[in-house]
Amino acid sequence: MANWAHLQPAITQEARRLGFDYCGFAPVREAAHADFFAGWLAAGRAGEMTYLERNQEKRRDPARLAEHGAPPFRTVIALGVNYHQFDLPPAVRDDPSRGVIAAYAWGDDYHDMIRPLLYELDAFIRHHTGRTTLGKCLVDTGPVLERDWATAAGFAFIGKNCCSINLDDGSWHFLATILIPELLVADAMPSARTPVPRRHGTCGRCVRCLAACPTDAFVGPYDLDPLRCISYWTIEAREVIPRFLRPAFGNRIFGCDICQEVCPYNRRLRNRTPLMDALRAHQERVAPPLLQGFEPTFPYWLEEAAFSERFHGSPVKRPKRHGMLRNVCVALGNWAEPVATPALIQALHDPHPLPRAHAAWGLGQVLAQHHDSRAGSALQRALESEEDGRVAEEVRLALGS
Ligand code: B12
Repeated sequence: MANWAHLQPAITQEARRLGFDYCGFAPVREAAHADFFAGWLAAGRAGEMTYLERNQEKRRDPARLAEHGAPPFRTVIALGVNYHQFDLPPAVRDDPSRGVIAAYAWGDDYHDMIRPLLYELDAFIRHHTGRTTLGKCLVDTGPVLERDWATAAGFAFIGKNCCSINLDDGSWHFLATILIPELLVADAMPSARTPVPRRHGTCGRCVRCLAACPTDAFVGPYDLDPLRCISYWTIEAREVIPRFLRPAFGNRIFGCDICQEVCPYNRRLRNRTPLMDALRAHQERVAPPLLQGFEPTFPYWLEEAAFSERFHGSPVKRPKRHGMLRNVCVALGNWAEPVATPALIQALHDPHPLPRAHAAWGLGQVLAQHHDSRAGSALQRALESEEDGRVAEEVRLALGS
């Protein structure tokens, strides 16, 4: 069997030319934390992310991802793209009148940007090896434990916050993988269960991330419970956010970076411009004033067309307009200023029950803290007309009845 290890430098150089910051190689083997993943699933941690329950055996062993009759995969190419640009100034990050969006979503959607580049890199390899079949190009949604392969490939380690951390650039990077049949790594490598630490860091005794998580989502080091995670509820969940968690969401309206913001490996990063233009921040998508999206001139929290225009090509579209309005209502409730009452009343009349339920909660917060009669009477009126049982329950609780 031919060994193509000599191609590693050329592939790494091409990956860099395409815009990848990290590129590493590992033999296809069982993923290091496949057992942990199986236990995590069995514990019901995937919640509404039912796609994680599919293809478990393939996620355990990427070799099973090869098409029937195609040559077996022998090498995982793990890739990373840095997306850090600047740290949010505390005055903005902690401003309750703003809606903070996670840094990975300040630019355009990384899935759409990275996937075509993976195919280009695979084409480059096929050009050199003469292969006729396609490699398996995966970013985020594919059945692989991407962080395990970034570790096995030697450019990152997994921190206690479950993020993949690079020694120089911290954890602000996306991951992707390409599975190919060419053997690019000397076969003598020990199993992936004990990956060879090339440039590995460690968390040591540091637990800043675990302590900083406002919803206590970390059951322990390396063990996140998504059902307590702001990122899960604001991005992936389509359901009503548990009431007891809402106050801890603060002003985070899409994803959450707190466990990364406090990480020492992310502390000494210089401001930089991503290699990929499309990742550059759209200033209006970093921490928009919460009430801005209710303005009649451009009501992007209230109208589908305005929402699509505002977040064109952005990951923020994933929870859809009604999911984002749900998240915004929780942030408005946490701000709990009377100036937010008219916007919450608008959301209380949204065609979709999800934002209505959270708008009722938000009005309840304003009512409780400022005795705002407008909030009280809007809730009273809603109680008479609301047909959705969950929303009506939220209205009753907001009225304190
Ligand atoms: C499902 C998912 C989520 C879920 C669940 C997160 C989670 N930790 O599982 C939710 C929606 C909450 C989420 C949130 C985020 N996500 Co996400 N997510 C994924 C996805 C699709 C699968 C992850 C998975 O398999 N989870 C299963 C469980 C079992 O994993 P785990 O709990 O993290 O445990 C791992 C480790 O802790 C390790 N482990 C277990 N025990 C031990 C013990 C030791 C000693 C060690 C070292 C490791 C270890 O084993 C597990 C597997 O590696 C991956 C893409 C992929 N295909 O891998 C992206 C991915 C992990 N997410 C990503 C990002 C950017 C995020 C957010 C930062 C987005 C945001 N700002 O809101 C947050 C970070 C939350 C966090 N602290 O993890 C990036 C991470 C990049 C990086 N540098 O780490 C990925 C790789 C997507 C990508 N292609 O770039 N995500």
